[in-house]
Amino acid sequence: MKAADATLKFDEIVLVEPGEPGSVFGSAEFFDYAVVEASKDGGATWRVLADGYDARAQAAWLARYNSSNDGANPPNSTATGIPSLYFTRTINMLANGNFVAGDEVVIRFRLFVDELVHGWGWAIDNLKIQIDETPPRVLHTHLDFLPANTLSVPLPFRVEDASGVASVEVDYTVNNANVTTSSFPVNPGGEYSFLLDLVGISAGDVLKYRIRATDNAGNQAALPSTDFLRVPLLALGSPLNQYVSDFNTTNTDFVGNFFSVSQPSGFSNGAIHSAHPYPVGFSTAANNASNFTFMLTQPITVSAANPNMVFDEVAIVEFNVASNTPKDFVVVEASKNNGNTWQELLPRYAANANSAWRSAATGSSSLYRPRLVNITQNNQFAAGDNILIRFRLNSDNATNAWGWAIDNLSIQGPITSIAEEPLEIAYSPNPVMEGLLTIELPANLGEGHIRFVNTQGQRISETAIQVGASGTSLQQDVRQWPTGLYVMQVSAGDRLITKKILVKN
Ligand SMILES: [Ca+2]
Ligand SMILES: [Ca+2]
Ligand SMILES: [Ca+2]
Ligand SMILES: [Ca+2]
Repeated sequence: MKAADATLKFDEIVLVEPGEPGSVFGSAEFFDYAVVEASKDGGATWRVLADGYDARAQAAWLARYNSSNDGANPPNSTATGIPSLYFTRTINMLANGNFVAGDEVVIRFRLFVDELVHGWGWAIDNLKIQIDETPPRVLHTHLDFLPANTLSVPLPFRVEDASGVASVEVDYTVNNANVTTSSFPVNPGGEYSFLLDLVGISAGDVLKYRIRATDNAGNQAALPSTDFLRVPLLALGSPLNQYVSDFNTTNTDFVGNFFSVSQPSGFSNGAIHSAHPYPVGFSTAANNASNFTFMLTQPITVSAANPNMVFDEVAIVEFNVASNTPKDFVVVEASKNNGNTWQELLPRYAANANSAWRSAATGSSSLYRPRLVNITQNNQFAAGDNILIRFRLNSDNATNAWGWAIDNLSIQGPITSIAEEPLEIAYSPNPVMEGLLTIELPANLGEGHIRFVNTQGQRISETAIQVGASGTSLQQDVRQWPTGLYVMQVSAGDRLITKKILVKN
């Protein structure tokens, strides 16, 4: 038995008398069963490789077993096996502790039949014993861009395979010229580093690379699984006061792998999209979490009067259902040192941030929700700073999801319209031009308050509310407020509902 890939894999049909409901293998009520066993003493004694099972192991087998009988008391099944009932079973032969690596064994399939009730039986096909079918795992913390004056950069990566690695290669090319392949001697420790020479490569050039590995059984892996990682050499543009895009036409203003400006099905026009689904993390960092980022390549000069970002988004990103908190997450970040370090502009979030996202498997236009981000609210950035802005999706080492879409981005741009959200709190008009905002509060909201905050994060007004069984409506006088965007926060009990209100006075 091998230390790694000690697997027994086969396709089977098991039309074998089911035990009593709930009975466990080894008990008298388990009745007939199929089991795979091994012997270290040439067949004198046998031990199971995994617990035995009967027709209950697949709902389709049980339904087929019960579909016809001979009318005896108790009845024997007369249903027969058909090829569509094949299911694959994989047994890790070391998992139950009866055997260890190095044991030399014979293996048998045993069908146990008691004295009452029988069925069609057992079929086994496509048997594979200790065949490695798992490709190597390639771990790498990928790059999304390099400063234009970079002369060389190391690309460290790891290659792991339980049955051993046979070959490791990096393919790379500049500006779609011929692909060069660099082969590495296999390192039993798994660590590699490719030193990328960038002499003669300048701003605007795009380096592309991928890492490939093959294991001793011939299984192949590539990172990324299709195409190449793209690394543009960037000379940052001159700072902008504002940036606005609806992404409905070709847009080359951003850089980042696993993101694109595109229009997948379900969307009525172009937007920023992560890969759908986004990959499971593959970095060399803790938990193999990868950061997929999409960065605006022109810096923004932070405004004193309007340091705000507004965009519509769909974020179907893995969250912890029990605690309703992010697991993978998305966040918007800024950097004032050309991307060396980044600060988060708001708390991290995932699909837990919106009830419609929580239950959705796939994004679509109807799931867009607006988001307002105040660039200065985390106190890391001040008016006059020149900052880079990026969207970051963090993916841990297990379980991915559909991903993130971002549309109608306005960074310090004029606010010309505000997308309507499905209303839990009704309010009108919006924009407010008559001086009075009417807010309808639903029945049984309870005790709480309505707070208005301006885009500098300052509280403009706060009103206590107490809403009983009949609901209520109230009016907010905004005639003295400067024209602009405000955030209305309605909080009651454990509920917090946030709406954007545009006031035009
Ligand atoms: Ca029986
Ligand atoms: Ca393998
Ligand atoms: Ca769009
Ligand atoms: Ca995950």
